[in-house]
Amino acid sequence: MSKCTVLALAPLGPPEVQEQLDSEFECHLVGRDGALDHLIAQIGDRVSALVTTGGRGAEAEVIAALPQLRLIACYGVGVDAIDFAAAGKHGVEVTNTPDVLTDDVADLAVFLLGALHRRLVQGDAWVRAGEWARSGGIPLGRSLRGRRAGILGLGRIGEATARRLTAFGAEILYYSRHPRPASEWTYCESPAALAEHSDDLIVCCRGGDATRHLVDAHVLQALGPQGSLVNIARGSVVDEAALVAALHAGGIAGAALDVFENEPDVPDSLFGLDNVVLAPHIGSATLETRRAMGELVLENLRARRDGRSLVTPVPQG
Ligand code: 8YV
Repeated sequence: MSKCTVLALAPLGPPEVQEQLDSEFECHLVGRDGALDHLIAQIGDRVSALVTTGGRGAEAEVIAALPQLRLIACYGVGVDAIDFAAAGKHGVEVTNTPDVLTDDVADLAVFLLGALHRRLVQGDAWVRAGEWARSGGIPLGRSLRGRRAGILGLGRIGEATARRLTAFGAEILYYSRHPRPASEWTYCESPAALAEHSDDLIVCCRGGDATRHLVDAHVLQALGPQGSLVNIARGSVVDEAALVAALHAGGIAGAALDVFENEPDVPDSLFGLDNVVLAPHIGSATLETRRAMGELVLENLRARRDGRSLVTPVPQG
């Protein structure tokens, strides 16, 4: 029996997971096997599944160019880069990789916050440059204990982040589309109200049109000169130009960012600021989590191939 044809926009997890994909399916990997346009022209008429990532999604033109496409399997939890209208129109289902990455992404939110407030990046550079011996210590940092952490988006990752910060002695406030009356945490009725009452605003919500620039100049102003921003969600949620302006003007105290509006391009005006910590979108980037994400994608591909129910379908509409 011939194998199902899969078009993958990026490699799946660590090499052994990609090897599994290559052995069970006829996988064509963009980059390794050619450019996207070239692969679509060569094998587009027999592709039944497309593997996307959080950042590299499925646009309407790509979906339309794959007439046999039945599944878009996203190697990531965020599906904002997938054109759901086009997928629905062509009868294509979508899966993602929820849960398996929650802990690592929430860990990174806390690590970024800690790195920012304890000046870890500055300290590292200081030691390497020999300044510790030459000039003494670095300026004092801030304790996480007692800070008010505002969680923007209390989904799986937001909640896991809140739990971790509770253990660090922070007070938790949140804004979410659906308030949780039973929660022990304090609900704020808008992103601006959350920012106003928080020392740290931590962006954990999903990306896409509904949350685009939810953190704008007004929200940053509400966060204020003593407040800091952490973003482990999507660059699109924050108005990056407003953020850069606020950081340069002292409108907020600092920022720790794992995601950006035009990844992998990062505004170089951030590079000279020592109140900023920058990471290259590594929230889920551990061997363990990327392996689990890759295996979940494989499980969904197998389920579609074998006519079973999808493991982690994303509801459409
Ligand atoms: C990944 C992500 O970086 O899960 C998401 O939505 O953005 C990340 O986990 C990405 O999908 C893997 O390239």
